[in-house]
Amino acid sequence: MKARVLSGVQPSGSLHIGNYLGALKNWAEIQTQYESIFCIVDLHAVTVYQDPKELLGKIRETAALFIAAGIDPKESSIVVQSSISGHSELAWLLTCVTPLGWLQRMTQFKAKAEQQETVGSGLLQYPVLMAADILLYQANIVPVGDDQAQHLELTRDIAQRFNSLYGETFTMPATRLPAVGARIMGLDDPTQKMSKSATGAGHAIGLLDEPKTIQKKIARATTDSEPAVNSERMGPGIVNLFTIGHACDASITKESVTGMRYGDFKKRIAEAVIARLEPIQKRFREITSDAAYIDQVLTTGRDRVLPLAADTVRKTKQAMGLYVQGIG
Ligand code: AQP
Repeated sequence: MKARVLSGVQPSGSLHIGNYLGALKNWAEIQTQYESIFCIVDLHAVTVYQDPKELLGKIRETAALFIAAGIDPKESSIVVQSSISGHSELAWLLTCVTPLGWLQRMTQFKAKAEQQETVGSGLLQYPVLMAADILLYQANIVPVGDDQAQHLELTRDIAQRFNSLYGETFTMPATRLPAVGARIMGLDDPTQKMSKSATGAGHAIGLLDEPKTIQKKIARATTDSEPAVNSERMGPGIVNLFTIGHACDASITKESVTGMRYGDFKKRIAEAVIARLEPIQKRFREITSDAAYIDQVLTTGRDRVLPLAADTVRKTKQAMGLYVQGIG
């Protein structure tokens, strides 16, 4: 039997090159080796306010980008989190075994809470819902970017605590980070992770950005006061551009860029990004020209994984001594 892989993306904005290099590219590469489930985690997205007029469009766009980036719906189940009630149900059951202190020390919670005027309790519960996503499918491997590593550790802590309180119920998941691109930084500030929810126009390279926009964003990316690339002493802005370029085109190596003036270096990186995104954008346009296709994919994905989700919820309730219909 193949090991099972689970991962997800929030439909909380436009997907960027960090989501691609940290997650989607890796998923597409490994999907055939595993039984793969990839989620559009809309319940996570609403831990901060989402415009209801736009959210559904973002969910469909995210699903189309999964496929355009190489996730094959015949190989992998593409699923909308809120279409399977087991995610929320298991999240509650796991909330009951999760100490408050574990959640309060999550760095993502602390960072996001600082940006909000009022902090919703959903934001604090975010990692428990993520643990539920993973444990619901008894996933063995979770391929994510580096920003999610702490949440994965917490998932294992929650699973362990549940298993020791109520008996072996959950598979222990392993984190899998990509070799290159595990943490892509913002172009405008290479000390901050590139993120969908950041608002600056020059912050992220969108997967659907036009070539001209990509050129412009990279040309304006923050670097340092050196004139040319010195591979022995790269500042954080240059390291970030190099990482993006190398992950898009392996022929971009430290040797090949050493001594390049920053203007030429940026042009070379932009070329590599544009070439990498061009087929993804073409495929995205094809997919979205058929209005019914995405909904079919999402229905098939849901139907495929629903029995597994229901089975885990039943087992969990039984382990806790809750009422399960048909079992005395
Ligand atoms: N900058 C990144 N570099 C590498 N991987 C990244 N991921 C996200 N950002 C980077 C990985 O992409 C997957 C989906 O994550 P997400 O939906 O939480 O993406 P986001 O852009 O971080 O979204 P938000 O809405 O803007 O969230 P915040 O504000 O929390 O950053 C994950 O595998 C993630 O590791």
